[in-house]
Amino acid sequence: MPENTSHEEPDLIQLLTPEGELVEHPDYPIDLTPEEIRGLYRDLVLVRRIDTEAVALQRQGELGLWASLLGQEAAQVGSGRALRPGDMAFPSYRDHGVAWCRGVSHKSLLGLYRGVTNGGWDPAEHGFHLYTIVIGSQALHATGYAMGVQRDGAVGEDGEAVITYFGDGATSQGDTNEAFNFAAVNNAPVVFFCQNNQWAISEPLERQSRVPIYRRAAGFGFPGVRIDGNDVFASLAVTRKALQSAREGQGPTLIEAFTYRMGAHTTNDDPTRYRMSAELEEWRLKDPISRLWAYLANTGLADDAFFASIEAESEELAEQVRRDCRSLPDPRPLDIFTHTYAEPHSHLDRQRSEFADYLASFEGAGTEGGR
Ligand SMILES: Cc1ncc(C[n+]2csc(CCOP(=O)(O)OP(=O)(O)O)c2C)c(N)n1
Ligand SMILES: [Mg+2]
Repeated sequence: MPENTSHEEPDLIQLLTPEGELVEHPDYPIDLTPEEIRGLYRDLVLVRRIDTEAVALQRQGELGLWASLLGQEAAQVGSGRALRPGDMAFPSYRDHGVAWCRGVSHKSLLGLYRGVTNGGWDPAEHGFHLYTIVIGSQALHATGYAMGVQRDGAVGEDGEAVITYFGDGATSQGDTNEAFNFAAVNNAPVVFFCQNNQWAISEPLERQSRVPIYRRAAGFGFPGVRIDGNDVFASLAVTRKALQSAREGQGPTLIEAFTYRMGAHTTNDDPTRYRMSAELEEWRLKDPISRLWAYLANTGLADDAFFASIEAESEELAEQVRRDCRSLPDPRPLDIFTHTYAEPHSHLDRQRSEFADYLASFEGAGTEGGR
């Protein structure tokens, strides 16, 4: 094996150890207020709760599928909270923690995975594009969007920045590599945020790259940095800096968040068939929530009453998630035509009317719910 394999001990930026100790880093000072830190804890707990409920709802037949974020909360919440309202994010399909930070309701995510919507939210309203299942393609969408930001002149210290999320597996995809190159040569204001959760369904990391993922950026001519992806402080500080550098015209950065997918790939998958439980145990010790809990408790920045209030809020949210999921309305059959194009289109109008006639041919069906 060459020296620089993906197996080597990761050289990563960590600001909060698994034991909950702060680590000083000259380039990434932690300038967060106690209130902001408690807010991050709340985010982590609540997004995990939404995720846990969604997995259970899928098991009860209420969702067609769910892609769990378990273990990746810190990577998502840290980077999501680094974004400004005017920034734009292009996610993959398990970025529920980023969705939370962008104000996308759990209802919209559940609707998508229940199969009752084809999207579910307005990307412009939230600065959060639709989930993308086609691996890696959102990296190109983000780069194109970032080049648009440049052309609109929306750059500078207070300008807009773009971020895109993808996995370790996506780094083997042509689209991702094309995006890296386009972003580099155009100096596009985009941050590539790779959640290296060690697995692409059943394919382990060593099948994706012979070098640590963050080092790939050097070949394209922009900086790459690896962070402890289970450390919400590192995720926030490093992403904030990368976004700022993008805003100020210094082009893209690749952030590799070194983390672990604690759950199955999706609810359709059974990871016990291809990975060892010892690996899971090892990562359990690096849990993103327990380390922030330890930090808050040990420093006295949060007391029992605070933790109890978050627990109560989490219970309430869980109940709300279950209620909201079960009461999501089924789509009306003709809705499929509504958001296909921004403007009316004669061919689509014809298809719509043919389909309406077809529905009407079933006695009693199609007319009620159909129009
Ligand atoms: C272009 C394309 N090829 C294959 C697939 C099937 N597929 C779905 S998820 C996945 C693995 C992705 O792994 P990774 O990028 O590491 O993301 P993760 O699921 O671990 O978050 C694959 C191959 C797809 N959705 N799109
Ligand atoms: Mg992966």
